[in-house]
Amino acid sequence: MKNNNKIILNSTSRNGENVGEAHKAWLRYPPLDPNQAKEYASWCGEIVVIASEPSPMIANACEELVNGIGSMLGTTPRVGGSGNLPRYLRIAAGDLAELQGAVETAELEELGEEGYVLKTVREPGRAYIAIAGRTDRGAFYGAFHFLRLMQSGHSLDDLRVIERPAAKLRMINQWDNMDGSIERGYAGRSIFYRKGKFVTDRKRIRDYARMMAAVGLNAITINNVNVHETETNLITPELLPSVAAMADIFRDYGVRLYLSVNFASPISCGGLTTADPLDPEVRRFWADRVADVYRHVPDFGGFLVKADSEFRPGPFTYGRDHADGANMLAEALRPYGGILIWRCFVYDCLQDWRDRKTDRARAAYDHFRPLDGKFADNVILQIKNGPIDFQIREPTSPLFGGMQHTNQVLELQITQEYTGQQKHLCFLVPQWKEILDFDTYARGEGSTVSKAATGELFGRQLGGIAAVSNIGDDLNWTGHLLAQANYYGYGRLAWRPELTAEEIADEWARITFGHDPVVVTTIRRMLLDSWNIYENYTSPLGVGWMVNPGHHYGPNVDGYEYSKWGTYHYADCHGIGVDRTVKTGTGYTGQYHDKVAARFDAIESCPDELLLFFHHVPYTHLLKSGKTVIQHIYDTHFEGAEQADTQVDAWRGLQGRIDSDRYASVLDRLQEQSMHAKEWRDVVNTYFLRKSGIADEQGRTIY
Ligand code: GCV
Repeated sequence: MKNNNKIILNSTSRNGENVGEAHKAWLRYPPLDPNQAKEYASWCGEIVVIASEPSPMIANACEELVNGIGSMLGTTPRVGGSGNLPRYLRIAAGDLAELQGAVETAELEELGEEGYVLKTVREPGRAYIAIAGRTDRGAFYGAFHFLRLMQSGHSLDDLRVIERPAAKLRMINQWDNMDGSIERGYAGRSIFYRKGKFVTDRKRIRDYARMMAAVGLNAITINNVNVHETETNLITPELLPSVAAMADIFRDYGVRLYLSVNFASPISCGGLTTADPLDPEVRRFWADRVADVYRHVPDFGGFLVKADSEFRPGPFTYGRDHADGANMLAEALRPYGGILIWRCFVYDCLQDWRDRKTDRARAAYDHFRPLDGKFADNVILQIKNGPIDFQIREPTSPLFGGMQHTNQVLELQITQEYTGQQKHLCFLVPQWKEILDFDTYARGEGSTVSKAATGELFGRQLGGIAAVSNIGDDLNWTGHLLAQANYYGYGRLAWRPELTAEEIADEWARITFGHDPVVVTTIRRMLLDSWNIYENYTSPLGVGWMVNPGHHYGPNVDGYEYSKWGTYHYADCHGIGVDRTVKTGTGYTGQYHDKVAARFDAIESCPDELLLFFHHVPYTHLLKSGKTVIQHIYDTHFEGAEQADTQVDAWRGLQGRIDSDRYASVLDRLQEQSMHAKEWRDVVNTYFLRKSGIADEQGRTIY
């Protein structure tokens, strides 16, 4: 089988530079221990391919197997034999009949379009490992899973793995701009664009597509949801050939391309005077543009839209609602099977801080809940995990469980805008797990966000997860090397939300750094502790913000207190927090189903970690932990800063156990984090000592 798109696994050069181990991310395939390698080698001499028709994904699967096995075992399997060796690998896709030998009919039915079976099959005189899917995509994902098993030291003797993804849409949103910048990007410039144009050297993009495929991601938007002037033209004849070239790259890795579009495109690039969704000329404009897009990209995924949000245009200008706007675009996409993804991040960003009634947390639900059931069936609402904006701690958005008659996807932020900007270590998988496992009680107990987002809870066909990417053109992709674990973990969770944070941390550590138990245990621990550590020295008890305005890095307790953005903590000399209860506050708690609403509404049952999100309390309020709020603030900030130091010490313990480049780059970031954590500690503690006048029980230095 011929594949023209050569994989560049071992070529680590970009523009002549040696891009090093970090660039290979989770596709390093380092040589295995000789005993393990010997056992695996007995299975890996030959790859038999059974596919109804040749496809780039099967070719890529074979190439990945050849390169991965070659790199781990030092011997390269022969592709395309007919199974003459006593043991071999068999990759099979397509026609059901061809899979029957390896897979039972009942198992086949479980696979769906993207699932696969990995199975050790023993027959008289021979044995093989089947990597089989009903589609080439399924077999492709199976190949990556197989390689992952080898990388993790799993026995191949008795495999019986059947997997299919929980979420249909497993999407990445790039916030890349065509000038080469990335909104909230902390890992260099865009890998897609430079100076208003698409890059011409596309090798890096291909590497990226391969990394996405390896963790099962299947969709990407390649431009920022804030669609500026140049990017507005991505749907025009001038730029569509380049968009098509991108789609060609991603297609071979099973990733479907989507674009973020500007709602005002009819005006900006269509010569119209309106973008009113009910205007026939506007509808014609979109129908024409969509037709053109599909001429260039026949399997184009659809559009993602940020409308009436943070000064982006939208239907409100014309007195229309979000259903009018979304449905108009969905109608244009429908003939081609396209999907319209509409973001729910809509709130008043010109709020008066003196106004205690308006609550930004309420906004998304207030706007969208009344429209439930009014969206077309090819519209998906994209809902940020929390009601505010990707803070270190927020409750889960009440729209999950609230929108029962509308397709939805959960939006997460891998890029660490408010969580240390990839200078601080903050492994977000534990946070995402809490979000996915959050019980909305929409259909009684067990109505988790995970089930709402996948569509399972309300019997919807479309659904899934989207996340804002954290990659850029830094050689290690993510700036902080350990931030690769967030991207990896996101992909793994989108595929299998029931994986634990521990499993993901362990798997990533092994795949990235090998099996030295000291290395694995240390990195796993560092990752798993890091969210809590970051929370300890930053904003306390769910109140959020307290960052420098604009760039959002570093402490500034009142940074957003007197601003227009609706993000307040209301600290005075008596207490702190936002009263969002039904009786005395903004009523936000009432947006949840009864059981959840009651838990958050009553101060007695509200979890400590979210107390200040839901309640305004005196500094002397006693937490469930037995501490006062003020003492909790002091203690967590002292503790968090110390913990940041222990992360440095833990990493130092790995010197000599991992290659020096990767060791040094992580050490550098951890040292910056430990210094910066002290700044956070001192700014926050000093602020609250001065506000409250209450001394630290332990008499530590506060300025
Ligand atoms: C893409 C926050 C970020 C913005 C981002 C916005 C969004 O406000 O600070 O940079 O814009 O979220 O998600 O649309």
